[in-house]
Amino acid sequence: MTTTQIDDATSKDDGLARDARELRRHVDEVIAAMPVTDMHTHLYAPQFGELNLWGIDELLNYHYLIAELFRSSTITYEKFWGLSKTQQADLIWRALFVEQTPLSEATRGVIAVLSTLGLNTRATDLRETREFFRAQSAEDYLARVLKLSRVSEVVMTNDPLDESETCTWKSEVKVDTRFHAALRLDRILNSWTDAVPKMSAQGYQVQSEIDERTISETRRFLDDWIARMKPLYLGVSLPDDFTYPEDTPRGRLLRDAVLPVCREHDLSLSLMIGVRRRINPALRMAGDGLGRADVNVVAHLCAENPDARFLVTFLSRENQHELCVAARKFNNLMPFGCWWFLNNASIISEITRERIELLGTSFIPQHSDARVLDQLLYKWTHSRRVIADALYESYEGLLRDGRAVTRREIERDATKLFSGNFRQWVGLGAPETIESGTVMHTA
Ligand code: FIX
Ligand code: ZN
Repeated sequence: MTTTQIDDATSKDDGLARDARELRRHVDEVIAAMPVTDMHTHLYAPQFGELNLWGIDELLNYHYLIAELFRSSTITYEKFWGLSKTQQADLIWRALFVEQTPLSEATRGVIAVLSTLGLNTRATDLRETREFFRAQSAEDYLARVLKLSRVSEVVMTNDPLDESETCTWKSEVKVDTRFHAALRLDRILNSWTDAVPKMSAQGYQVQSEIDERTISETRRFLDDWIARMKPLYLGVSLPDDFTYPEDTPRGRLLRDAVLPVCREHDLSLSLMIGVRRRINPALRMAGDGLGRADVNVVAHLCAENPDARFLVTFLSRENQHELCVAARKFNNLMPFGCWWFLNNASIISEITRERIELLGTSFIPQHSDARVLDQLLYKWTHSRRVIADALYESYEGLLRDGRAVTRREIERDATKLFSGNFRQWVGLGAPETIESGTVMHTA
């Protein structure tokens, strides 16, 4: 059926987007206004004090930009790490924004933030930009960024073995309700020998060799931290050679402590797979790389644990298609995000189209992974654009196949993608209705 035939077959006031132009307008308007639940970030609520990062010096010291600096500057690693944060930011601004055109995703991001805030994107130094940020109050600036980025809820990454945040959790302070916790298991699952003394210091009877008491104490540790943080899920990043089952501390702890705890508390486990940590240690946090992983491992976990739920993302582009196929087989698997090195327009576009073709709307297209509050301003703007293009093309294909969609249907689909699928998966309740671009959440 052609577009003209659909025109003839439907009345004018049925709310259908009958032609490509009308469809494009509806998709763009709906996606631009859609509130987001950002299901994986490294942001912190204001109650976490200095962990709550914002402003130009933090933005420029993002590890993505530090890696790019060393492609353009001759400064040595030692000298760079010896500079103050302000000096590092000055150097990055000069090398990546003044002496060259900021074309990479991470540099364009800083430009988009400055532009959104009405600041000079061609400044030759940071004096005025710093003055602007100095004049902001943290509270008002947070409200402004959340409003401008249309992010209504943020999920943090919370390490129960990191003293810089455990003191806040142990205090009676009320954490801003726009921020949710996610309990991170990296130390426990990936560096057990580091975790042991830290857990012992918190009063748990664990030891390097995994015995029954260590398992039951790890479960007690997780139970206590779940009670304290009330996380939406438990999460871990894993290397590309991750396998399961395996006779290692990670394999044993995963099988005998983490998965039973997830079941008992009805919590999902988030697996972020494919990172090769510190392939260039001199770059510190900017020195991580990636490798192709084995998606069959996840399929196996899903098959063996039908009563557990997994949120899964892979870092390698080569794993994306296999992840979609695994998700078609296991409805306890929810693919999410275009993680880190995949968070670029060309790759988000490819992955999102592939996911729509194989999974319809039953996936979570993106998370920001923001580390600095202001990054919400560009990461979501960039992602919204690409996701809108992918959705528009799908609806346009559907129109050519003979079915027009209504604006309500576009809103229903976008709500699932930007918040609903995640909220439902973690038991936050489905977004209820959309009234003039506002999604009302049930408690
Ligand atoms: O493990 C993670 O959660 C990663 O996202 C980070 O470790 C990484 O440094 C990052 O910021 C990626 O965007
Ligand atoms: Zn992350």
